Amino acid sequence: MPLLSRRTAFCLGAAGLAFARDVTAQPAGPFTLPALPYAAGANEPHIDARTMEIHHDRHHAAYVANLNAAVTTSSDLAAMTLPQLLTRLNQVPDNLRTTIRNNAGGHANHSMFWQVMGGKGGAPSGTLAQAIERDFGSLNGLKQQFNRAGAGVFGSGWVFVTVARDGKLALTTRPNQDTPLMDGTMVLFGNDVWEHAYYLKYQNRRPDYLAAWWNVVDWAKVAERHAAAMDGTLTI
Ligand code: MN3
Repeated sequence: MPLLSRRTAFCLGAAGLAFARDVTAQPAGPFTLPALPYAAGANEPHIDARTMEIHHDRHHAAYVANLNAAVTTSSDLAAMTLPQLLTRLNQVPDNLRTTIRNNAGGHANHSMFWQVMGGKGGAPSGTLAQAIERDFGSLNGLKQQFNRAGAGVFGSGWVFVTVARDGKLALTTRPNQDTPLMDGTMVLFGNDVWEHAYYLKYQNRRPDYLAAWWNVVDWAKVAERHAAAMDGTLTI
């Protein structure tokens, strides 16, 4: 037992050192559903608590469960982190590629999505505000372009603001649960325009949902992500 204890301590110590050196270190699967970082009603009245509960507890949970079922079929897949799965889909066996694309994408997209909400809207400040003015003209310019792009997604998908290592921002959309992370591009924030994100409150009025969503954005969190992107530590 003393030997086992020493070896365990060594392993824990080594893992701790590795983590301290590489803040981008990510765990391999099985993946876990992150808890909502606020109460389900925190985004009321713009996003109702019931929608948040169903969205997080059922939809996101299902992406995680389906992803874990797929990656545990192969020791190679089971050893991969979420960013690795997203950027190496071409290495995934044909029979699992679509499942992993949809569910790894869904897990990454929603993990980002919960983070950037729970705020009170308003406006960003500092470096992020400057980047928005530089790349979109103004915050209102960003909102208009973002809402127009989100309204134009046919069927289910996402609208994203991506961020380059130099802090430059760009607008893009993806179908289904695809993410710019699949192309090696970092996501600053994004909005889910699947009907499950808004149908209970807004029914078919996606533009109303897109407009209201800005009231719950946590700009301090988005600013943290912008800084992390420029530090090279933003992963999901
Ligand atoms: Mn969703």
